[in-house]
Amino acid sequence: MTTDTAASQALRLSAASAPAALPGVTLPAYDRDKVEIGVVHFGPGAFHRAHQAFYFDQLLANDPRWGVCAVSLKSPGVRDALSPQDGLYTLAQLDHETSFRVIGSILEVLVAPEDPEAVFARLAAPQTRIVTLTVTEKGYTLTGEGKLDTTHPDIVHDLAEPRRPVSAVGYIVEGLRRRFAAGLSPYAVIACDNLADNGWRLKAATVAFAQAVDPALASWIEQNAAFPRTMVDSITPATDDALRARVQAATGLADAWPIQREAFTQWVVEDVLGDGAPDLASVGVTLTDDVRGFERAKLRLLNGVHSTLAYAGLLKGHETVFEAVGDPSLEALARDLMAKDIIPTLTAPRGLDLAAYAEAILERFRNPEIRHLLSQIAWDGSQKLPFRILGTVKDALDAGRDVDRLAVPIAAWFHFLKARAAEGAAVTDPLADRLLAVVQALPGEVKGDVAGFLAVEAVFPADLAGDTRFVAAVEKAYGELG
Ligand code: CS2
Repeated sequence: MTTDTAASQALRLSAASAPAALPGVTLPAYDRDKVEIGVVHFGPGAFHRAHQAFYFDQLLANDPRWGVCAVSLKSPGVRDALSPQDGLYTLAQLDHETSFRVIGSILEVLVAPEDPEAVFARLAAPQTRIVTLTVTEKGYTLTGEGKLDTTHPDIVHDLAEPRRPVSAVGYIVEGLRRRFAAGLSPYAVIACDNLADNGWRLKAATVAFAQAVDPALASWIEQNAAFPRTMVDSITPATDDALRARVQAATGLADAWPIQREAFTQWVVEDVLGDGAPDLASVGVTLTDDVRGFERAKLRLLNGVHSTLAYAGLLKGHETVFEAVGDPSLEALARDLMAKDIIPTLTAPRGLDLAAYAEAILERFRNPEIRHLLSQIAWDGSQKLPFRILGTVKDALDAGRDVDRLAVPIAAWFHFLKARAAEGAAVTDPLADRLLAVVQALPGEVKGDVAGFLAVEAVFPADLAGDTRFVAAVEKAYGELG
């Protein structure tokens, strides 16, 4: 039977059809009709559905208060795929052992621009205690220094019309404003993106926005709302047709948007949620006062090396992380970066052996079941590299160490941008126009080219771009890769 015939014959996943899933598929272990919505999530992309929604799914087995209302800030794609499935979707865990689980924690999907009032109603509902976000680095609308970007078009819009917001920060503030006005307690806001000090940055941006709307609201948020910092981790490649076919074969049901990830998953949350919070520890979340230790280690070792493999791997013609880490010269680069450049900048959180952690990350990259495209990781370099590489560069320079190897991912990114421009291919990056203009104006010799890229101050702060040790290292790497 061809896949097409199988697809046309399979029942679509839904509340009614889920019990007909093939044996071995895990189904929600609770009555979804009894679940209340206690969480509003912004940005229900693959990572949310692989990660936080999975934790809430486990939580619901013991506590029905933590169902999720998922809010897309822009496109209706997730709602259109999940509504006919009653919010259900399949999570495929692809590893040494493979498992398939139908996740039931998403009870409602809203598309904010279509129905902002419905989003505000959820945010202002007394039962809503938690707001989570996966809106990617650029969704935080911060400047290069990490402050609210009041020149960002979405923030300009929202400050002019705070009751009709389009940005994540704008929605968070309008929801809090309504709760403040109604005499309710604020919700806790849990940022789940790969930004250093994510919760703190988001709190500062939220308070700065609220200050412009109503100073009393700003101080109420400042004093009462929890914005824990977090570390999130699980490798989640984008969904493709191969996954849809695999999920259908394994479950017997057609799912328009299943999600795949490795078996490993980790969520570390700063222990500031207080009374009445979900019992996240009961489902494997680490609550700690040392998030920074975990978050730096993960951002610099996993994400830093991911971005390195992405740019350096694409230049060498590789397509996936698995292929790149199987290339001996790239594996050696990854190992040396971890051991000699990154680990010396880290302080291990209690109980974490950094060398073993680094080794475990490389082992995860070698997972043959996961086809993680380097081109996916290469997106949004201007937003990612500051957290993933440049923080390490700064610490190494401050400690008087050379940054020759750390300059390799930076130089590889420059070559990647040049190659994309030469092919006439699009660059997925909020700074794409600026970066492509830089490429067009390159003089074509090492010093001039590097100076052109390093002049993008939203990525390279002036002190770094002016550091002769850094500039020399990038020139060397750029020349060698060229
Ligand atoms: C990756 C991350 O796409 C990327 O930039 O580095 O999504 C990475 O897979 C996750 O952070 C792993 O937790």
